Amino acid sequence: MKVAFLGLGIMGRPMAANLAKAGHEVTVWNRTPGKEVEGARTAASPAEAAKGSEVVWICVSDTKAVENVLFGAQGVAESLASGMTVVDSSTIAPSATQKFADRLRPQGVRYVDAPVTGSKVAAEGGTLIFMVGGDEAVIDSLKPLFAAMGKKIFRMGETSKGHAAKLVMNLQIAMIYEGFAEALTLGAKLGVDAETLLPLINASMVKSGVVEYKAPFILKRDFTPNFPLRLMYKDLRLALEAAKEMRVKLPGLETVEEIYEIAAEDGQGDLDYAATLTLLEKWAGVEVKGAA
Ligand code: NA7
Repeated sequence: MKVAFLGLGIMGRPMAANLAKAGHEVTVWNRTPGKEVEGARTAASPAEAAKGSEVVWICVSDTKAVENVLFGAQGVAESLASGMTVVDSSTIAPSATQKFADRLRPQGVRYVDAPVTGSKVAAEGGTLIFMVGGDEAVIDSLKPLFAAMGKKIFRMGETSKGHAAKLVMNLQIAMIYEGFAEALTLGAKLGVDAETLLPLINASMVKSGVVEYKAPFILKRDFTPNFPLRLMYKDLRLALEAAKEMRVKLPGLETVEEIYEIAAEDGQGDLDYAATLTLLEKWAGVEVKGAA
């Protein structure tokens, strides 16, 4: 298929590379020039990349960035063609997705929200999990593209429900990780180190994908970003905004979001969100230790 891929960050670049590797005709664009993808053509603007493409796939930071790519100067909107499909793998506000889809619909453009879970490792390995909102037939037509980048698609309902599901997922990831990090911090303070605690966690009902994924990085004190703290912070803010819109009270999330706010102010935004542990350690005057 002819695909324009917009946004070559931690996630977008390997996703675009996997599309090209699978034989699709890919044109890439990134706001800051200089990023390229093997086997893909590079365009100078979103409009240029989108021109003549069947599918425009977006993976940029936040709601504002998606709006910019679609409707800003030299945006996708300048090259729309009836029958084109826009797919957004960024994590943004579900209400904004609805508005963007409504703006494009009169021109015959179909809109699918397809955020992902799996971080950098799964993006590189082509094993992402997509949670998708949109028309069933349109989603079916995108199957070869999903297959090139991921291992599973979960259909969440109409357009914007993928983004709704993503906020609900990241809320849980952040809160499970916070529980793990607080347990390790108190454990360290009480004299039970992380390496001693982990086999117990993994043998019990506390075992979780979040713990399994993050523990090796914590033991190595490796906080290079698989999923940057600033982006998780953004997602927690989005979840709280959505909760407010729906008049839902989420007190645990409010507290966790504050921790991310302080960590971001502390200069940890570009580290992995696992670095929120270091804030707890600082407050406790302790360091979680373990051999690599
Ligand atoms: P990164 O690695 O921070 O990459 C973000 C990308 O978004 C990168 O290509 C940025 O371009 C681009 N970006 C940021 N702001 C804009 C604006 N205003 N206009 C156009 N492009 C922009 O994030 P990830 O790849 O980890 O994650 C991407 C999304 O998936 C995000 O929503 C996550 O929550 C999930 P740059 O190179 O900075 O010029």
